[in-house]
Amino acid sequence: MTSGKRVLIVSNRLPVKITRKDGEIAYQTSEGGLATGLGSIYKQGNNLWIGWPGADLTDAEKAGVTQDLSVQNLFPVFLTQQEINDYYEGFSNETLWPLFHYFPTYTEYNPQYWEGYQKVNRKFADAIIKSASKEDVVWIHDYQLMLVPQMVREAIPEVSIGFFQHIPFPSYEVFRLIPWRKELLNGLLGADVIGFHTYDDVRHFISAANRITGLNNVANEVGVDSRTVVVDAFPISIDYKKYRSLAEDANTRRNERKLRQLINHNKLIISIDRLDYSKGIIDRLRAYQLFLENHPELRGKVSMIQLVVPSRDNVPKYKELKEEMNRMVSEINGRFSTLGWQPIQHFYRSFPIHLLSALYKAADVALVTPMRDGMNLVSKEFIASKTDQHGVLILSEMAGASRELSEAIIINPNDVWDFSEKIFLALNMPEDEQRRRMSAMQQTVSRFDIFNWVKNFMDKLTEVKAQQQAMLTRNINTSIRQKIAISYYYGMKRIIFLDYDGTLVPFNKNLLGAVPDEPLLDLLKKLSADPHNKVVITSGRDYQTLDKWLGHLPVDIIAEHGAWYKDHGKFWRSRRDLNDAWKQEIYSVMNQYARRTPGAAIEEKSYSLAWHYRKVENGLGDLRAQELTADMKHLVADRGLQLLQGDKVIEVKSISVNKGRAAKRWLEKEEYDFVMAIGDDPTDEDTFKVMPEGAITIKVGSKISAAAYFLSTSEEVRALLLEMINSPHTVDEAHQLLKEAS
Ligand code: GDG
Repeated sequence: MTSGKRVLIVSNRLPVKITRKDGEIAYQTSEGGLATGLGSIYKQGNNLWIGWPGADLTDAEKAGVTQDLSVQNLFPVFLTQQEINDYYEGFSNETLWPLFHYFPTYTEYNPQYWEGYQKVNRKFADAIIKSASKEDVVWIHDYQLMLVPQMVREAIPEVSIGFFQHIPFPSYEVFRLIPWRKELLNGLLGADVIGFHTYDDVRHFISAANRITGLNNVANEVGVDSRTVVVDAFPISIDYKKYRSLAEDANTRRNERKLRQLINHNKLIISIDRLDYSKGIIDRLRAYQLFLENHPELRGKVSMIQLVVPSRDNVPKYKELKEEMNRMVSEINGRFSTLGWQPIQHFYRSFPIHLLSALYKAADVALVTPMRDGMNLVSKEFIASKTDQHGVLILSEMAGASRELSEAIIINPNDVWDFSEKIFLALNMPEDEQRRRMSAMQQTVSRFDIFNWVKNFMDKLTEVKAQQQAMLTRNINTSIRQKIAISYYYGMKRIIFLDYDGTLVPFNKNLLGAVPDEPLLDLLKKLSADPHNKVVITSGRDYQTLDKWLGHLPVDIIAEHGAWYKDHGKFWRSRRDLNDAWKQEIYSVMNQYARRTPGAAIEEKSYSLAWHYRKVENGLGDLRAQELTADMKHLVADRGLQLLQGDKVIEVKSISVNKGRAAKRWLEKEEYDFVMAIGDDPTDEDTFKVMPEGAITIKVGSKISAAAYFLSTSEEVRALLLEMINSPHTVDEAHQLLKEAS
């Protein structure tokens, strides 16, 4: 363990590539955008980048490499060939990559790959754990390391962890296909901030977390135990200035002239991708072919330069793709070429960056049309390189970049006919329109560049950590528990308001299943047996049920949010000013929804109606509740009623009835020197708000509340009450505890 706050970047690959030249180890630094953006972080002070150096090394070489890399703030995780096969080639590239890009039929579910994935994730986690301390920030990158956040969290619970996924996060319907979906989600949820490129990825992740792990969220915050995990969109970008100055460089300009000569000063269409089925290479060729068929007048006047960077072409799926691509290129060239013209110049290799920049600069039209892509940086590099603002971008709506670059011509890559017509449109776009669109996109890309991306992510991580720490001070820990127990001990006249469902007992899918158990009855008996105590149960339930369950105890009860109440030993009383004439009408609306929503139920109380949907299919219940709310809005407002959203229930009742108003009856009648209120539901907020200064208010579950403190579960509530009852019996003991607590 090292002390002092550091930032640790973690990714599958280090930003250097190890090569061997004449048996000697050589290092080639990555020029990629991510390495540039993160350079401002990992090169500082004691910061570190942890990753695989990308070569199979002997033990003797490993020591030397570790030493060499440490000078550059890099730390290698060495992998064996078997680990690379199972974790990287296998689980990462044959399972996660195809599935997350919506190619479920290409996806392999191989337990051996999964084993390897877990093992290597553990290796990465161990490397982090060895060098990180609890003050540090760990930023983990991409789908190869989805289990690492949780592994690190378990070892160093306080550490700040960010995770960013560079590829899409698929819809729940696709994600659920993986046998190990739950483990993957739990792995990610070890992070404090989980970042994706787009809002769609964010909502897919949250929906998968809701359905698969049963966790709840409020907007983009998911509650995991007592921690809040923020899921957000951070669209990645490029080093805009670098691409701009590259485009103006003399070397680039020379290459640009050569390119123009190569294509006889025709209109130039470019396409640049790695060989991958997600990139839409075949459909793009189809669209170009159709364009040439439908626009014979443009044959001989347009050329396409297609650059495909080699990738995994020994793997069958990629080999097939390459063969199909080659077949189509020859078919198009064979069919349309003339003696002086060839429709496609095809390159299956990598270009040096100056040539790449020249391609961007010279192009009239860029085709960036993947079937699915997390972001796609080629589209942004093309825009940055257009110093004269000439040129048109045709962009697939399936690329994350399409969410930001709305001035591009957006296409669906599967609609080949429309795509081919958009090529024609792009080639004929007036110059002023090209400039207008390009200028708008340049503003976007220059403002939101890679440095801005890094800053946004890091700022969010800092903000979330600070929020968590602020929350922590409101989480009831040992010292707060002791303080409560002591002030309870000193209280001579105490009042304790306790909500029932979700506070004293956990939620039950059956409305009438939440019967109080023996330990609870015993606890309430003890609490109310003390002559200094007044215990008030504050519930939204009907008074008959509460009477049956708790009526025999020496407690006061508020039922139906205050429409009914009962002092211990007296009869139930209801508020005289209430009427129930509205119920029939509201009931019939609720019933229409209950009839078409399996699992929904209406609970009828004297002065309120509740529509319960805890047993309804996840998601459908919320949808129906929203519809029902919208439908009843005007009915409710006209009749002096109020619509309350509780936990999986919506309730309609008189606007003048609420737990706070009911609780006031007790507070106004007598003076108390110890006041406590505990509740879990939005309706308990009314109680918290009327409590006098100095009252101990506690919210159970979610952390958005007017209450002063938080507890997570009803078991914790019971434990706290027990501790109060068993609080010190002598003043000396109390003093001793008070001293310890402060
Ligand atoms: C993942 C996600 C997401 C291409 N050909 C040559 C060359 N390139 C460079 C481009 C660009 C990069 O490769 C490809 O950009 P991607 O956006 O596809 O990035 P990846 O890292 O492959 O993919 C993707 C990205 O992560 C970032 O989060 O956008 O969706 O799949 O920079 O310029 N570079 C050189 N010669 C070439 O021939 N020098």
